[in-house]
Amino acid sequence: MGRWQRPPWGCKNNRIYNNTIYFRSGEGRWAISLKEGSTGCVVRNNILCGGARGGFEFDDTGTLAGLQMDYNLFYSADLGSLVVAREDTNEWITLSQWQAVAGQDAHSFGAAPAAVFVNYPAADFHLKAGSPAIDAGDPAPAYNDPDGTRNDLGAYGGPAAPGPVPKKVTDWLLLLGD
Ligand SMILES: [Ca+2]
Repeated sequence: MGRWQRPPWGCKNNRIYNNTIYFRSGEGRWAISLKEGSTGCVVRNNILCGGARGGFEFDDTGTLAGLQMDYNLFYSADLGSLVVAREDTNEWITLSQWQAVAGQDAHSFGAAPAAVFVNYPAADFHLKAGSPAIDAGDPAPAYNDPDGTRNDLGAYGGPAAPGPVPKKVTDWLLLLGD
């Protein structure tokens, strides 16, 4: 069996929640690629910003079997609205085509990084005030943010999101001295 004729070996039954994946223009491949028999995966509440490519790539080795994708933000710096790819046929498609054909990502949407992040050119991927990613995640309480509000998309949202900024060491010294 040749190198490219091996049996599928992909990742199976992965839970990919609340990640921020970002590539600059001209860089990177698809933010998430599920191929080579990657079945049963659940992908939700993520921010998927491609640079040279887009947000998500799949193939025909069973990727769509058991796949559950929703409440994700899609973007491509260089491909415009073509944020999803089907590798086998080398097709690049829009989010709305993906939603219609695959029945995935019903509540997902597109947005540009400038509208989403505090300062992405400086790698500050906190969500800015008014970001469309705020409270845009899966509304089920199990996905709520630590403050009890609906899930914010990306790495700064969801139950495992970083808490408030810790007090400075000097503050603790002051407390100990009281
Ligand atoms: Ca929230």
